[in-house]
Amino acid sequence: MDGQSGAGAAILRAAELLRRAERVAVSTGAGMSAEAGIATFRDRDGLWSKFNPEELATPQAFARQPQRVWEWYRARRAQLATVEPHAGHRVLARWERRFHSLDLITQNVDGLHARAGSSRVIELHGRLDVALCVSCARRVCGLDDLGADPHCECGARLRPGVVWFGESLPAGAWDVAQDAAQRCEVLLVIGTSGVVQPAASLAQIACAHGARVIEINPQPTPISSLAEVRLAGTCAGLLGALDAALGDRP
Ligand code: BV8
Ligand code: ZN
Repeated sequence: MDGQSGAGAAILRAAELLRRAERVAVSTGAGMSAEAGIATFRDRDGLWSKFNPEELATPQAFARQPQRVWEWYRARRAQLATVEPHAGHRVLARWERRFHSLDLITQNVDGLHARAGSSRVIELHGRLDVALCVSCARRVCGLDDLGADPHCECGARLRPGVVWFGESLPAGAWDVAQDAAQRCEVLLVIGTSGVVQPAASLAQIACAHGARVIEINPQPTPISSLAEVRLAGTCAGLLGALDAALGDRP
């Protein structure tokens, strides 16, 4: 099979799996936002190629050098004000109405799924547009520039509202995500390198409960071996092609 017909056949097979499914789960990573202009973490030009995650995305790093950590998050928050969800985000938002049940789980902290219209997003790693007080329960939402070392009205320091390495996921989010992976008939995994746990284990959980896995990623990943169908390419176009192949669902 040449590349084109191979890709076309894979899209038709993926569409067939989705067409037969009542319960669909989708799990997205940084690759979902790459075509919106947000750098991934582990690609060649990714965020981690310029910064060491241990230096910036851990509670210890924040305790040691809060201004340095805020400098990195301020830049990422500022970028969010300049990007838009892409067509692939909008396909997933539309699919909430196409499938009997669609659970959208994301590792991304950019809020683009919500901005594209997805009404129920399970955000495993928090949100860049939220800051939390390290002492009281105050949450500061929005993308305003909070300054180099923002503090809460109570006087304590504010921290980025994301989950750092070594921190547990938001209470409930992981339980809801696990439950979605256990109940789904098809899990569509988009744009994740399958490195960060526990998010990367959703594919194993889904497989162990009999779900079929479809992966969208230009590169193979540790999840590829679990995928019944691998769509090797970028997600904005492939989600559009999948949506077209699904046609107008009866
Ligand atoms: C936890 C928020 C329990 C912050 C992030 C040893 C010691 C301590 C912990 C661990 C350990 N070993 C393992 C762990 C657990 C650790 C972990 O997994 N470490 C890894 C590095 C081995 N996990 C944790 O600590 C988690 N918590 O386990 O709690 C616990 C409690 C206490 C102590 C221990 C355990 C918390 C993890 C959350 C970390 N926070 N982000 C921030 O954003 O600044 S992780 C960060 O990576 C992002 O959230 C990101 O989403 C996530 C995963 O990366 P990906 O999304 O996969 O992105 P990546 O760049 O890697 O890949 C992009 C992919 O897209 C590529 O495959 C590429 O080919 C593809 N792509 C590119 N373009 C496109 C595309 N695909 C489609 N279309 C395109 N156009
Ligand atoms: Zn406070």
